[in-house]
Amino acid sequence: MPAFVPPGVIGHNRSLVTRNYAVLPPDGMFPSLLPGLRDAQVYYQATPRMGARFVQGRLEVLPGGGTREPRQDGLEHFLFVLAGTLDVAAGRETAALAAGGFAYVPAGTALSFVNRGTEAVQAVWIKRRYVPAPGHAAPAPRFGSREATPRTLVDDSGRWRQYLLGTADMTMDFEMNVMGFAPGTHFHCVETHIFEHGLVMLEGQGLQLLDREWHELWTGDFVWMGSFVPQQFYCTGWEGAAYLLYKDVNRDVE
Ligand code: UGY
Ligand code: MN
Repeated sequence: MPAFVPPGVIGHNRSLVTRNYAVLPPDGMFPSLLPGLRDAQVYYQATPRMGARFVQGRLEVLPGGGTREPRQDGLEHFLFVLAGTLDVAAGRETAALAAGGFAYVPAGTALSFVNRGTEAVQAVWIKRRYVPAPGHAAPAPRFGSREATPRTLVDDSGRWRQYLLGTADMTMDFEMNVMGFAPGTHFHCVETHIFEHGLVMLEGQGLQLLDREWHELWTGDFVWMGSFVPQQFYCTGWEGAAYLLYKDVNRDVE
């Protein structure tokens, strides 16, 4: 008799890391414990170690856990709550963020968070070095929610967008957008652009083109797309799909 091999251990791995893109389903990810956090851990998904120019991870905060001290690392931060409720402070401003709630904390503003609830918090955590724009003031802290952000329909394509931090705002050096798809819909072209992406599947499923290959994506999956990776998304399944997308924008290159 051959030895029993549980499904998914050998031969069913969907994780893939290449020079300029990665597909990282949640299974198989390992958490990092950090000195600045108590009862919390981060599953890093995009970092400069793989070639990304930003850092993105899934933050897990147990009840009572959070930052040990207000964090002053000189970076700008974005938090988006996936489950549970997280109390976030950006300097003197605070908000209790339920699922779909988000916070933008500018560089130079102290960030702290704590889980005062009874269930574990899951959140998207992005951080990066802010690139100032000459002639533009630095952005202020922002809190909001997906629920309160209007949906912009893309013509009659069956697709829609939510610009969580606005769009074409030159004070900002990145956007966070929710891209939504009715079943069977897709972008009008294969995109190839300078912008980098961190993608988290929030709902549904689809097929993601990366360079020359299609990858099936399910809720909870993460994708890193470096600059100029040919990309397209095709919504499969019956329910429609949506993902949260980091996009670095509004800055020139040397
Ligand atoms: O705005 C974008 O770059 C977006 N359409 N890209 C993507 O969803 N992969
Ligand atoms: Mn794109």
